[in-house]
Amino acid sequence: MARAKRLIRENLAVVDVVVELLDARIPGSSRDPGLGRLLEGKARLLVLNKADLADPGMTRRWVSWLAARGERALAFSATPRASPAKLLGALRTFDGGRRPSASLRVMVVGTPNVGKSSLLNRLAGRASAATGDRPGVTRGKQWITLAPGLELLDLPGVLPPRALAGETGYRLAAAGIVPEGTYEPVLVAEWLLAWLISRPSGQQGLQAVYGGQLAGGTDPHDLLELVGRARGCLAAGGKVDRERAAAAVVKDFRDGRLGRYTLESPPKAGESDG
Ligand SMILES: Nc1nc2c(ncn2[C@@H]2O[C@H](COP(=O)(O)OP(=O)(O)OP(=O)(O)O)[C@@H](O)[C@H]2O)c(=O)[nH]1
Ligand SMILES: [Mg+2]
Repeated sequence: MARAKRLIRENLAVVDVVVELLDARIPGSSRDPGLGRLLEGKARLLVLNKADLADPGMTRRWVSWLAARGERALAFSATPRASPAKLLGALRTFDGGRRPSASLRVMVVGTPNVGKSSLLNRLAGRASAATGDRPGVTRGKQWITLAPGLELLDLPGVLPPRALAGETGYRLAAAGIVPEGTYEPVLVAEWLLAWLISRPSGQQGLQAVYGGQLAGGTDPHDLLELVGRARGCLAAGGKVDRERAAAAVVKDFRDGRLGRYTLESPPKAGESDG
């Protein structure tokens, strides 16, 4: 991770714009204030990626909240069907003031697994960079020429410090940003189930996928049992294998099967947004 920051520092001088990717499901928790300081003074575009998995109303709120703070932000989905036109247009607006013959050079930064390489491939219209559904896929730097006059630099992800602590830790684990083995899947699954069951849309999502009788106050421990039975995650003697059930919930959430959710709201006036 120190290496990823070093690569950013080393290449900052040769790029015109930095695209900072946030996970639209957790725009606050996926943003690294240390990275912000490193990028100070550089033209920057914030992209809330995986918008297809986030609550659309909440994404609009986050984009407005960022805009109100003077930041340029837009929502994006680096999925095969999404059009890159809006993002390309936004990047082209950074063209001003450079030599006409020079390419616009863009650096893509963000946490692991947020979709940096996927975004680059979407913009390029071809699979130029390796992607994968786990953090740590990109290991070195890679320049890709997108179109005449536009070059993008793909880099490894940077994990925010203290990524494992408290609510932020749960959010980052649920979104697949921290590597497996660094968190307890059962705790993350129960945290996620508690979050979902506490709101009507979440209850509906759980009910649609796992069935059973769900009520607002259902204990997350019991919910995980229900998921285990619904998903056939059983150990010897018909007991629920809670580890496998936990992995199933987390995967269903990440794949969007339970619905579109944003796990945190923009800070209200007066709240710390650190
Ligand atoms: N649903 C959805 N999935 C996405 C989106 N962008 C990326 N993904 C998926 O998220 C996973 C991670 O994507 P990558 O592009 O490899 O992420 P990265 O930021 O380059 O990750 P590292 O190289 O590990 O730092 C892959 O399984 C992608 O298919 C998106 O906008 N929506
Ligand atoms: Mg990558």
